[in-house]
Amino acid sequence: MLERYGWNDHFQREYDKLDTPFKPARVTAQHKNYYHVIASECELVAEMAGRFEYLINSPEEIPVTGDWVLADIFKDGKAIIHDILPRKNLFSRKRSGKELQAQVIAANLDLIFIITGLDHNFSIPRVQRYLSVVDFASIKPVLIFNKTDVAEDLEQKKQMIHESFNNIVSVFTSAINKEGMEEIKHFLKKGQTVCFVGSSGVGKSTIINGLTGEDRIRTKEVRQKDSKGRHTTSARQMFPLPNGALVIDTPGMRELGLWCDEDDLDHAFSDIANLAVNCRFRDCAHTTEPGCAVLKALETGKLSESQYKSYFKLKKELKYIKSKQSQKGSFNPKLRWKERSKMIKNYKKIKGRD
Ligand SMILES: Nc1nc2c(ncn2[C@@H]2O[C@H](COP(=O)(O)OP(=O)(O)OP(=O)(O)O)[C@@H](O)[C@H]2O)c(=O)[nH]1
Ligand SMILES: [Mg+2]
Ligand SMILES: [Zn+2]
Repeated sequence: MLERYGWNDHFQREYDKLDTPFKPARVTAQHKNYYHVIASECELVAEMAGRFEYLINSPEEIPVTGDWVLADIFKDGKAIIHDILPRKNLFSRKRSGKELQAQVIAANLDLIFIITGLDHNFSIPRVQRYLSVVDFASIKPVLIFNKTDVAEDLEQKKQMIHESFNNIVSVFTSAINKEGMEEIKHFLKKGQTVCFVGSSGVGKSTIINGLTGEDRIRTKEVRQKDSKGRHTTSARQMFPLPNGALVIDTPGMRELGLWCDEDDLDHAFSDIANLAVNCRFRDCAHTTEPGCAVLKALETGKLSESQYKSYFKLKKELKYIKSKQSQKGSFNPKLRWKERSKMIKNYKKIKGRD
């Protein structure tokens, strides 16, 4: 039954390595002070064990939706989480505000759908920001452009999307008219977990409702004037689809804080990266260097001014974040999460003692 929630040989091997008395369970929803987890067939309400919580020293060590955890399961429908099974991957953003900390969004993903509205929400730079962060997490992205039914200048927007993201799959949908839903289903495979991300009000929950075939998730009217949603979804929650895939709905984010490296930006701006291959210097910064192919393309109009600008805007933002990190010294952005199996061993030692 755990297979229904994405359990496979990979996680079985990880589990067998640990030789633990606890049972595997998947986090299907993360609330403020508790979790919902699925352990062979039944859904349970779970909390972290005190000792486990006490030993957590970075946000990446907290269980999130999509995690496989090791739990003590009780007959009354409750469970206690003692550890996290090593993750396949982890999707995080920079926590908003001044603090240099990751905020983990979900774990163990096979695909991320980046949803953008074709209404007032439409923004190419925002998609580039999402792509950079998804690239850092090494998870495959698919771009979903929703609300074709109300899009103005659709052909022009499609052209811009094609030029900016020609190496990434883009799907055009209308959750209201059910347009593009079959195309979306094509990416939802049995046993695979897909996370939906994007600003509030772009239609993440509406699309998921369309896929589950039930109106399980609440959606809300957005203000017509500026397309701003009012944050209808509040928890990160996983839903099994009839075809065996799992989708995670997330609350809309006002801004996705950059949590990535410079390479990830280059991947998100593939047109610039492709041009840069022909720059005279390998470490060309594309600002004043002679023989710069990017500047040449900018001059001839092959590369748009706005594309060039948004690339440098993100670069600058990342440089700033990194400079603050190096001031702090101890902070390592590549440190995603710790190997936790050693904790399990410690736990067993303690258990063995008493
Ligand atoms: N015209 C149109 N409206 C849509 C479409 N998809 C969703 N909507 C509407 O947009 C509003 C917001 O949709 P939600 O699904 O709640 O958006 P969300 O992305 O889940 O928002 P948060 O939960 O706040 O992050 C609702 O009123 C939907 O009916 C679409 O394809 N076309
Ligand atoms: Mg929602
Ligand atoms: Zn250059």
